[in-house]
Amino acid sequence: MAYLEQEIDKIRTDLKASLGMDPVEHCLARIKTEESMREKCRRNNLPETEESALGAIHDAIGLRIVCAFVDDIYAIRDRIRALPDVSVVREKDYIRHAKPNGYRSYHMILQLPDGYFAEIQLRTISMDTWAALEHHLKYKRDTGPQTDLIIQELKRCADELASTDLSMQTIRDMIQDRTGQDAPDNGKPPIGLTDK
Ligand code: 0O2
Repeated sequence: MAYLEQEIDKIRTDLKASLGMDPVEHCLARIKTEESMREKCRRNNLPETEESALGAIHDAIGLRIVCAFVDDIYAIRDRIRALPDVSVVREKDYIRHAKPNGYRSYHMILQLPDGYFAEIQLRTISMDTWAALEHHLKYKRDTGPQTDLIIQELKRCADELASTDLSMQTIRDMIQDRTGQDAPDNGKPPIGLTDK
């Protein structure tokens, strides 16, 4: 896990230098608890053994990378794919192909140089907030007669957040294009520095 965190730090530093801003809002690493591993083995009809836990279940080690902008997710994904000592076992693009409930995230299962598997989840801040709220729903067994409404509202919010993420990305692109265009002193101030 330390190895993976170091590699992500290096990617983050490189991209920060080329983008002019940190692509990562925050990064969270976790090792699945024993109880959580057992529960996942049971859910997948696997024996509750060390072999299942480390061989068949691929997210004992998890890293969640939260970005402000969607394009940064794909930039980090490309850099992870290019890591020489890591093989990408599986990828799921729930951003381009959202789950029916509205869940969005980019998932990668990696095999690390020591042979262990790790799951990386890449998301925007809004996808992360949404997933945390929706996760509560799964563990709150009884939401009573409101359940359908909650599911429906969560889906509506997920779609609105995705649309806002796209708009934010577009605004950033416009600012960066304009800033790039203005870089060789053409007399125009960059967007954001014009009249108030
Ligand atoms: P936990 O307790 O959060 O870790 P796999 O892991 O590949 O065997 P699966 O379900 O095919 O199983 O993988 P997938 O779809 O890539 O999901 C892996 C993880 O993504 C889940 O881990 C969740 O953390 C998260 N996730 C996937 N779908 C949803 C969703 O609809 N809502 C939310 N909030 N999170 C989701 P776990 O082990 O299921 O759960």
